[in-house]
Amino acid sequence: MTRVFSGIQPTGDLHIGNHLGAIRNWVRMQHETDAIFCVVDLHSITIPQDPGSVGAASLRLSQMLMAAGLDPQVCTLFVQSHVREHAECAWLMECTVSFGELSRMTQFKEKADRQQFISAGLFTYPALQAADILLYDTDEVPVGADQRQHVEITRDIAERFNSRHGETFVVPAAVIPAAGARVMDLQRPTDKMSKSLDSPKGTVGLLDEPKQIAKKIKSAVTDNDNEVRFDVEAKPGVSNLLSILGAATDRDPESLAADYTQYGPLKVDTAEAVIELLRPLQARFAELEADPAETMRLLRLGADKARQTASVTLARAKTNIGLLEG
Ligand code: ATP
Ligand code: LTN
Repeated sequence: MTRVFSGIQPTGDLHIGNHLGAIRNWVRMQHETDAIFCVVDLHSITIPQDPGSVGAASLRLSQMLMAAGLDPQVCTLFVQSHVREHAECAWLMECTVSFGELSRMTQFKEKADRQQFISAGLFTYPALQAADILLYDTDEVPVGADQRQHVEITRDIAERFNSRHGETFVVPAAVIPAAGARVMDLQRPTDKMSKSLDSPKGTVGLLDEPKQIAKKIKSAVTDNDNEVRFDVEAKPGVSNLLSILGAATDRDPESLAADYTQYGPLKVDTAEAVIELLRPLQARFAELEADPAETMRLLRLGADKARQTASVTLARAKTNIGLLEG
């Protein structure tokens, strides 16, 4: 069966972009593949985090993922720092990737520009990501387009390791959803909706209340020509609403446009569709939030399951490098 692995950082609450662009696909894939999903808390501390909230953020993100439909009985769901093999394997990856290769990573350049303190971990971030992926003999990595370069460098690391030390790692492929899976900010429809954009009015959180959702969508930026047409270049705001409505109702945004002549009804229907999409998810989250001990139990089981595979792969890598067995 195809092995799938993906990770997500506990750096803030999820929004409908994360859900429609990534997590919804993960929920589908868990039934069709052998799927492993990881809350990558060690990646999140490459940028300073508040010690009082970093653990809570991992718990909350895990509960949101479960509420969105990841079922720990069907897939493997765990927290990265609970499986120490990730940090140990990352060192082997750091010794397999070059300074030059890491220097070319666009995410590092972008994030470093925004930091006063640039940690060495921010620079070697892709080595840890390569460890995440390679420890599980992963075939496919479902991610957004922004992660393509990190999967490419993982492939290069795997191939180099295999040619230096003999067949050790499976070389994985990125799986990037169709172009439509890019939800834009409601207030700045030419920017991607993002946890870190700091645009609360433009971002619909998975846990936003129905009233808030309706208000945000009603005040979404459109344009003045009052024509409902799917044209991302010329009409980014209206096209974004059509994309969201289409994704939420499984319809094609271009054909949806024909159903509307005015922006008002399009907004009303989009808000209604998003509210209905999130309703069951919010109810499940409330139940999970009330019982953190049960979530912790499931995460520990997930980590135990993950460790079984990770420890075998790490041992193989150490043997193939030729380290003295302990
Ligand atoms: P940050 O702003 O902190 O980088 P983010 O909101 O962009 O966060 P990530 O945690 O980087 O989200 O991404 C989690 C997953 O959600 C990734 O696979 C990413 O491609 C996807 N994703 C994020 N934003 C969107 C969006 N606006 N539309 C579609 N998919 C998205
Ligand atoms: N860098 C990714 C998160 C991430 C990941 C992974 C994704 C860490 N490890 C392994 C896929 C596979 C991000 O910022 N979205």
